Amino acid sequence: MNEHSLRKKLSKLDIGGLRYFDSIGSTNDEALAWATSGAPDFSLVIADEQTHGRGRLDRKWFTPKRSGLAVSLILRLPASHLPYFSRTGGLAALSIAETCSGLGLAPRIKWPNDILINSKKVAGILIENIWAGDEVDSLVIGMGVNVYKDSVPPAELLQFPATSLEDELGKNPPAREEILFKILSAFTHWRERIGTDELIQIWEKLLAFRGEQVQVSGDIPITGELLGLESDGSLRLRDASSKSVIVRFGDVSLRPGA
Ligand code: BT5
Repeated sequence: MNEHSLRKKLSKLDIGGLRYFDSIGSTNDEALAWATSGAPDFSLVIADEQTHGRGRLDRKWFTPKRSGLAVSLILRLPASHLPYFSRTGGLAALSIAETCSGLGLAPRIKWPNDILINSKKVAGILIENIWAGDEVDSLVIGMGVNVYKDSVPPAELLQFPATSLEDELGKNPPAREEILFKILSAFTHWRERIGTDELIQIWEKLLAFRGEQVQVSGDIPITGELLGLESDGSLRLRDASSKSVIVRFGDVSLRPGA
């Protein structure tokens, strides 16, 4: 993967701009700075290696050289999409999941934003917003996808098992440019449908642990049966007293001992 091959592969998409780095701290940091100084909608920051890749809540994201995709997509939402702002994570998760399905794999979305294959994490998403007063000026959607085996961090660094497309396919995956093209094509498709029920239905079908007892982390962990999604992308659980509980933040895991 290099700047030339990326530009060539992505030329059929309507991209706002592209900044490519052989190595960078974090593509999200670069994208946040670029968005603040006026990057056009659908601009991309892509790196072959990240030295300080970030996950959520200050966690680290591992992207060694020549191993995976580290991409930050800058979005400027048209006014008509603002009411669906909270669905953006779903767009990204669905786009990566559909790309995995297209490769013959069976992905699941661990709410809110992890993509799993065979119960192991193959991709993660970090969304950061830039505000102008009370309004969102732009969003940076950071996507990390483990393509080759070398992208998988050592087990001792992980709280959750990880995998790569190469491991799951048992053979060489398509080139990273090709995988990114598919993810961005799916993203474009779903972005045009951000306000539809279809988006929520398909996203919901791909949820990991549906019908199972889960725990959602947070100040007070919430446990219950994972039922599905609300129309804003929040998670719906049924607690022990059969009451419906809506969760907006947190990480889902299977309930220990369930
Ligand atoms: C995420 O956070 O999963 C979001 C990851 C977003 C990464 C992209 S890459 C492009 C852009 N630029 C950035 O700097 N970030 C974004 P979270 O759910 O908090 O998961 C983080 C946890 O995943 C870590 O604490 C590790 O346990 C684990 N982890 C780190 N690297 C991993 C990898 N390559 N594959 C699987 N798990 C990993």
